[in-house]
Amino acid sequence: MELSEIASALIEGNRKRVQELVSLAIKEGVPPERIINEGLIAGMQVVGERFKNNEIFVPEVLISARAMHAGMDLLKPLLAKSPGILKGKIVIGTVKGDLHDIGKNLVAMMLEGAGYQVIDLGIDVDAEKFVESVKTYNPDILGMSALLTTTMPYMKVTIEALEREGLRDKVKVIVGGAPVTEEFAKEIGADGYAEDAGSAVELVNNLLGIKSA
Ligand code: B12
Repeated sequence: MELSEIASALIEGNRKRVQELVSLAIKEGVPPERIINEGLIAGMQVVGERFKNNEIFVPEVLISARAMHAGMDLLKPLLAKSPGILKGKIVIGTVKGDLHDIGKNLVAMMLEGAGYQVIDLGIDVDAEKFVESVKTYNPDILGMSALLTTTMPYMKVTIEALEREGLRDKVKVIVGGAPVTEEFAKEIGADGYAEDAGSAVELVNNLLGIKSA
């Protein structure tokens, strides 16, 4: 089968078909990373372009997003390694005001697959909740995701809250999401930025001084 068929089914928002095709690809032995990149993400990219050009609207995007989640659910168990020795602990969330979670979920999945314990705070997470989670879980890394230019600045609000609480030195902060850039990450005082889920794993390995497999 062609992985572009998965992309097409996702673009059509055909959740059942996405599930069938992802299952088939798994059976055929296609590596999960390829199914994600060349199937699911490739499809979501087209959805993004059409949304931007006003060819489709929020309801259609939501239907495709659901199809994407359905596909990711099938791949998650394949990415998650057996919980042997955990390499580190990561708290992740989408910042306040922002409901986009597909990219954040992918990053969480890939990190779990790479042997990290991931605590996912979900979407619309305010600074107080991020701060509380650092106190509660004492993670090595705090990851924030933002997909809107209007919610991006909230990453800085969280970093400032960590500083106020005297927690900034206890945790490395990483940021990501489509509008976020390396430059922006530096500007707000984050420790790292990655443009996709694969690079997020590399980034975390580097920050914690762990050699990539
Ligand atoms: C799907 C989607 C939605 C879905 C979200 C469903 C869901 N459960 O997530 C729905 C329909 C709900 C939605 C709503 C809205 N959306 Co929307 N949405 C998108 C869309 C099409 C795709 C996003 C996506 O999932 N991409 C696929 C994933 C895999 O990519 P990703 O998120 O970038 O993540 C990767 C990297 O960025 C990185 N990464 C992500 N997070 C993190 C975190 C860390 C720590 C690290 C290291 C890396 C990292 O790794 C990920 C994996 O490789 C984008 C278009 C786009 N080009 O991004 C618009 C887009 C983000 N949305 C947009 C808009 C305007 C909206 C709405 C305001 C629309 C409206 N009028 O209501 C609302 C806002 C709702 C809200 N308050 O959040 C705009 C934002 C414009 C802007 N400049 O801010 C975009 C860019 C579309 C556009 N061009 O107009 N949306």
